[in-house]
Amino acid sequence: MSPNYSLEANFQNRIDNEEKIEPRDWMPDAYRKTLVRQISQHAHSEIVGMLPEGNWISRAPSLRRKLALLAKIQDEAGHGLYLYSAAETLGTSRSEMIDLLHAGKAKYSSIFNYPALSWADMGTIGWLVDGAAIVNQVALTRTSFGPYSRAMVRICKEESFHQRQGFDILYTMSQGTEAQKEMVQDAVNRWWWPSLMMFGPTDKDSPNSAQSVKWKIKRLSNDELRQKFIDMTVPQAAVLGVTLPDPNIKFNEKTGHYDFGEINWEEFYQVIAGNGPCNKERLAARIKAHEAGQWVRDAATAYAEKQQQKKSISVA
Ligand code: FAQ
Repeated sequence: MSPNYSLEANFQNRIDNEEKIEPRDWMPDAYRKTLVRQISQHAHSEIVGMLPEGNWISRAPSLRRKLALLAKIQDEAGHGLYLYSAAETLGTSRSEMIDLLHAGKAKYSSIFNYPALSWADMGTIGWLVDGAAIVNQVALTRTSFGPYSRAMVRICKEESFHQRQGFDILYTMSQGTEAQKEMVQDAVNRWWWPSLMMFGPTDKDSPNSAQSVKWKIKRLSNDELRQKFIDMTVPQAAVLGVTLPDPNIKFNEKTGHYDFGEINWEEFYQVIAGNGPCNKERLAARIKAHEAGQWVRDAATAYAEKQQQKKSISVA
């Protein structure tokens, strides 16, 4: 019997009994590794995810819209920080995680490699991208790792406001001129399929799912979450008066869910391999911002050292 057998059995028992695992608790190395992978990718997504919207702050159509967009983007920075902190409790530093992102070795959500071409894209990102994020994240409030699940509670509250503000932009435009209605339809046509890809490969092609579900890191599978999102979104599209770009969407009386067409998985794998429309631009923007912020990190470190010195002098 391996020396870790009882530790592992006890760990799995705790998970099965819905106990939360905390940073100082014993955990299998693979559990720790999976969490660092998923939480850091999630954090990177929030930070890279600020870029498509950041591009539109200066072009928002009114002061009210500008304020809401600024606040939303600021929330995303906050989400990134809670998530990096949750990952740090597992023994990996934020700078290590960021270095891996900048070296192209850590992933972030495929969705942020698509361009935001019009103001209607700001509404569509809120409605579809935050909508998909919430479906995934509500399930993650019950994830087995304590710091991750607690970060999710707050993130979900903010994310649901983001989704509403996106829907509000689209709803206003959908009551507007013909040109505005066309912008909405065009944005929805471009973001629909990439939003479905946010949930990851189908369950049969998802290498990490089985173990992550067993450890209750993931509470629902990629396909279950995708279906939830589609079921929630199709009626909302009807309220907006937009068509979803999938002729196969149809309510299935037998299953009680909407059937939908085949996702272009070749496109998904190309995007996550670094070959999407904006991958290079997004990474270059993050690296540039990180380098430009070096003096702030240096100044903060120097200040912290000075404070420490002052403290040790006064103690002596
Ligand atoms: N993009 O075996 P699985 C937001 C990778 S929300 C890129 O199924 P897993 C809010 C996956 O990492 C967006 N890569 O993997 C916001 C794995 O590669 P690896 C972020 C993807 O982990 C809104 C490989 O494919 N949300 O940012 C994607 O069990 C608006 C095999 O896949 C989260 O990260 C993808 N879409 O399940 C911000 C939620 N899908 O690591 C700004 C937390 C899969 O082995 C504006 N994460 N891959 O090299 C999760 O729930 C999971 O990690 C999944 C993937 C479901 C994303």
